[in-house]
Amino acid sequence: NRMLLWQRTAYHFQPQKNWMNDPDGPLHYKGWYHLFYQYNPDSAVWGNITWGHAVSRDLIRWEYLDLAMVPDHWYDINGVWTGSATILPDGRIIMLYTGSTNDTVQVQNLAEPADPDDALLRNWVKSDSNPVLLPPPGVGLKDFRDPSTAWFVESDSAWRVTIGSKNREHDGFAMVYKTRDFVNYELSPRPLHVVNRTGMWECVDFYPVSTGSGEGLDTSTEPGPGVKHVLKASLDDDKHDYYAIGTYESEGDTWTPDDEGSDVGIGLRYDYGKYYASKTFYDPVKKRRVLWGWSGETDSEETDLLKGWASVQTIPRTVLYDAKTGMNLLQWPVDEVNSLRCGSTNFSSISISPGSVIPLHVNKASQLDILVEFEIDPSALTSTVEADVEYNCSTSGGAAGQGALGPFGLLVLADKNLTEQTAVYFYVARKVDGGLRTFFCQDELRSSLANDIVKRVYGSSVPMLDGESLSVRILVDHSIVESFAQEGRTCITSRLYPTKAIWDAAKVFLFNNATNARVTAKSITIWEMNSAFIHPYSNQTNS
Ligand code: DQQ
Repeated sequence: NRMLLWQRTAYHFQPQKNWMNDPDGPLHYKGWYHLFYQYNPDSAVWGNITWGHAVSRDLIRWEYLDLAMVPDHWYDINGVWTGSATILPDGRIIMLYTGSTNDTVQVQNLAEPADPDDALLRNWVKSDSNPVLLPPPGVGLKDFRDPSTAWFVESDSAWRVTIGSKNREHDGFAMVYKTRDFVNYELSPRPLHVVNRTGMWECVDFYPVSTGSGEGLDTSTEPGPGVKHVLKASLDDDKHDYYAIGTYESEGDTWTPDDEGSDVGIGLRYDYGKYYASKTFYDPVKKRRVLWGWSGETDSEETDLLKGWASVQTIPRTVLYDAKTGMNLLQWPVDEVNSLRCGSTNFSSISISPGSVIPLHVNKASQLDILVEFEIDPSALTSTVEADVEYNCSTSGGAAGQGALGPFGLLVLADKNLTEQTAVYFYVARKVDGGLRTFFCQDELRSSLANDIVKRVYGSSVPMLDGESLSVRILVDHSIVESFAQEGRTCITSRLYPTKAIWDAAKVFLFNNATNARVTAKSITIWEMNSAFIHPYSNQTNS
């Protein structure tokens, strides 16, 4: 089937077949990046969870290896669930993961490479001490999972690991354990952080960011001047990844958000689209923090079984503190993805009048990297228009709605008649006080004529500084579109299943659906993207 075949991605990581979910234990070791992932070897739906494994020299061109871990002990017989890696100063790798036991109790287990000299880390040994952690008193037997990467605190020479949970009041929280040997642990009397009514916190991630340097920080970088800490939780209730920036006190192991009004689970998301169970790791080679995130399918299980696969990983993103706004992170596809760029097409100063749609000619529009800078006609910005009632991407009419200063942007994976189209757009809203607020949205409502697909308008506001123009980067790779506004202040990922806008029929357009404002696309660069040719590991090509 031509249509289902088209949906497989060309440069996003996905297994050869069957089901994948969370990224696990990402790390760099002896020249290789390693990605482990939740994997069902038997089917395209969740179940029988093992750890799939792949390696890459550049985070883009992956080679599949055999399964790293499978359920084979009473303490993980119902699944080798999510976990994280810690690399100790002597190079030893500690892998902590959740096991679902023979009684489906969630416990934490320890595994280590069988042969530290094997750069491919093909074999793993589970500790004789497993399980190393059982749910503590007061915590549900099924509310105790996804241990984080450990960080070290000098003052008491102990490592810390955080694990997500929820309490009886349905408050989400992250608990902290201290350990020196990763076998014996001591629970901190206070949680790292709690947020009322946010439900179960999955895949908690906790790491430092530099407020000045533009470089990533090792997970054990201690709090101090120029360092803030990010806490992220994946909310089981609404399946989104929320983060907040704040201050970590290593004495007592607590963390406080800079802005309580935008705490974990009620404030910022890494991504406003289909994106979940993410985790970061520190890449010592390029001195950067890299974020992985899982993007599941939004078609039906039935179709996934027909396709024989489900889920992709998003392109790894570097994560930095946004020193300009001081409020958010910046996420940007790792530089290595640029090595897939083939020929580029450039356009400049295209004026898009209200109500118009303008085709941009590119040959193969299923694999693209698009960069656009827009400017709204300054006279439209200053003219007195009525205030918009609180705009909200998800409840707005999407790209079909009309306001004075938006929506405008791009249509990707669109067929020539626009019967199918995915809009990536800005919407500038006039606030009651006369000021402006910019929104960045992605509208899936007309993305496919198929009838088994969940379609939404995703998005949020994007912080803007005086004098900045609007910019967007869009990675298109068959059934996934990842979009980044203002250098990665606001990000949106969609899964898309067009029936017509596929292969040579996929096209790209500019559009402006504002009632008043002329918009100029000041510069447009569109690269066609090569495939990453992800394949099984073969010694030949790598010795
Ligand atoms: N997926 C894993 C759990 C985790 C969840 C099981 C998040 O460990 O909480 O496959 O997607």
